[in-house]
Amino acid sequence: MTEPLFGVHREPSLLGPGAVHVPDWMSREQQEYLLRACADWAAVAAPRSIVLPGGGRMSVRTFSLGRHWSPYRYDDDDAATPPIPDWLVRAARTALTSAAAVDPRSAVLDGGDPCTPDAALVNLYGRGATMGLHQDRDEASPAPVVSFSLGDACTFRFGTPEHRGRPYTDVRLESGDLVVFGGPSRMAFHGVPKVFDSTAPSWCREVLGAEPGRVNITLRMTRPPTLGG
Ligand SMILES: O=C(O)CCC(=O)C(=O)O
Repeated sequence: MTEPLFGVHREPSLLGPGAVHVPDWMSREQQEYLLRACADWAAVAAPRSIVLPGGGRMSVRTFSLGRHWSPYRYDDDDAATPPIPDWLVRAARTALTSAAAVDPRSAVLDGGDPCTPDAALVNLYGRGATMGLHQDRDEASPAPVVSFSLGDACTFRFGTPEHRGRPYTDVRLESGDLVVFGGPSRMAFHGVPKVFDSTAPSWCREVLGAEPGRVNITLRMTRPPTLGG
């Protein structure tokens, strides 16, 4: 965790039952490491704006790790999808422990399986990019989603599992923040209605260039829980 010298101390908060926001979860060194990894992965995984079956094109550019996602399924057919490194799986497990300390419902895993994400989506938000409210429903496992934010700040909107409308909670996510949603909030609608351009910490530019934008990484377990596991 980073301690801002003169900044505002932000406390962990609940976005819903089993949905946790932990500000400043990553140190600057951890963020730099993750950003450099994202830049390396992007060089081979060719991020792209996904066209949804309804014809709309997402403004975010996305690539996958582990298993390849395309609307609305995961597959193992894309040779350009980099594997998920062990250190990132370990980071997801540590993140779940942090989230469980705030709300144990966030980290409930089916069948007691230790969290082993087999897919990650890396979203690159350039100027003006947003993500509409949606549910993460293409995973066959009820395991929580672990989300890391890097670069520019954004408004993250978190609703309920029932529908896209209100009530929802808006929270500002900064570089280094963690969000975990599981248990009763695993299927909650969520999205990113706004990214605050040029709010990334200045050192992000050393890794990502003049306009780093926002980078989000979500780790997911996509396969069904193993029987008796
Ligand atoms: O960018 C974010 O914080 C959210 C990403 C997201 O909702 C998703 O990948 O499904």
